[in-house]
Amino acid sequence: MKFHDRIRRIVPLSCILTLLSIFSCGSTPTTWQPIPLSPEDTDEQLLIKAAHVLPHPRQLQWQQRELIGFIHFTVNTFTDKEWGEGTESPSIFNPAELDCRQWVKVCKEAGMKMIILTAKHHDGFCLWPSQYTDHTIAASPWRGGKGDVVAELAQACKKEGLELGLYLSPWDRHEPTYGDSPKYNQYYINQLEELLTQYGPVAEVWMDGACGEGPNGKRQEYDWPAYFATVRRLQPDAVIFNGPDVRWVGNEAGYARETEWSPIGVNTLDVLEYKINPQAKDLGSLEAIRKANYILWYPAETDVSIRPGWFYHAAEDDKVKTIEKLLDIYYSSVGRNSLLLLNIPPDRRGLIHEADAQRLRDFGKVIRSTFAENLAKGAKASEQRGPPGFHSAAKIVDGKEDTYWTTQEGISSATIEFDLKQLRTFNVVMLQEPIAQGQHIVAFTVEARQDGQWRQIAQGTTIGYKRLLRMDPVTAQQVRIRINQSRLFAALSNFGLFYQKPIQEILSQ
Ligand code: FUL
Repeated sequence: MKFHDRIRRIVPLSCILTLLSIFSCGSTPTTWQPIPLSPEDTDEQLLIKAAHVLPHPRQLQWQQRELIGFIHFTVNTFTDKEWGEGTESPSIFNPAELDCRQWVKVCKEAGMKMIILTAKHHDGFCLWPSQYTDHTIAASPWRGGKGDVVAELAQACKKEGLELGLYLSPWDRHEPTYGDSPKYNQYYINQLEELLTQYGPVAEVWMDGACGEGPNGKRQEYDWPAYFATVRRLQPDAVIFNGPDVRWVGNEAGYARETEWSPIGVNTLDVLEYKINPQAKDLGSLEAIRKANYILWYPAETDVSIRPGWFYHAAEDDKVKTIEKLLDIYYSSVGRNSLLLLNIPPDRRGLIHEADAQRLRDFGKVIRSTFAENLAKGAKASEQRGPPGFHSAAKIVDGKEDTYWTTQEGISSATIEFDLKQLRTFNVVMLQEPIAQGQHIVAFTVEARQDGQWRQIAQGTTIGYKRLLRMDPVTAQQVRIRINQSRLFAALSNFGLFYQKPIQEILSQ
């Protein structure tokens, strides 16, 4: 299950060139490409390079989704397993009440922007009628063998304005060609082609890294560069998870790092191989960059299940994560420069169980209530020090996504004070960097003026796309952000102060 279990190999030069060409196919050729680092680079030069790495537009679009849903569904739902053997008979797959509209409704109520479905998990059973294998829903009794879960979900998502993502497990325990590397690679590419041409736009392709074949198991040499090139060719706007666009956050508990950089240092071969250790504590500090050959934009996606397992098990109906836990996960993923991919597994009926549906409804309600009013919006903003020529600090609190404040190059610290015009009570602070310009802030504190004194109420390291910090309620009229350190310059697009009411109060309304 873990990433270090995945197959590793040395990629020949031709593959490196293919992958570099994947990186370079796009509309803004210089800005978002990996930047080479040299052993001669001084620390200052390294940090300037790190400050120049930008997200590709598809990565930017991905990050703005913030919260997305994951649907694990296959024969495992009927065998009560987490990993199928590949020997399950399609006859067991019969979710008589399956209704993708219900899945979409539940996800939408929770505030999700996309749903990623396990079109094929490790057992090899396909939720669409693939023409390349008999091991599909076409051989199941569901809808008389005429059904297509991918098509039904695609349609339901489209109707409700959600995007679609697809998980296609490289590890396949059923397919006979698995282990016969070129043959299976062609099989996998054929299936990608089906999924990426028959169901409209696909916004994310999930290639998980699991391979549990033991020492006597089959050994498949995955042709990652060819897989990635297929996605780029057929769905150029789709991000590839565990590929060139998005990395695994490194755990399945729902927590991003306190210090979560999107520009990270890599060795080129490591990028091709995905041998970067996604579980490493530090991927983006100066120390990590010093050891790297390249720096590139490689943000973290945080995947976690609402239940202990990824698939539905009736025995876990009373183990659906509490609202408090889900909120903690949200603040520790979306609120730490990551994206939250929350799994909600449908049951044997083909429906999201009432317990999960209710929890997600409540979760959505709390998030909406908390972030409904930004108490800092329209505050009087002023910079306390720094040379003239700054863009106006008012842009941080103008409520617009695409305006931002920045210091001049070379100015890496600043203080911005906000007068809220009246006493306000808040317990959540939000900071956002305009990441289309890169990620720069290394350390910050937030202070409130109470009884004539400035008191620290929050502090952190990286901000990135979004940083959320919770605290006991603070009542103040003046609040300030101190940016203590940043790479090359500092920039902020948004500052927010919010008040989360007691959960029971929100839910009873
Ligand atoms: C892992 C898989 O082995 C699990 O079954 C699950 O799909 C998880 C999201 O990814 O690699």
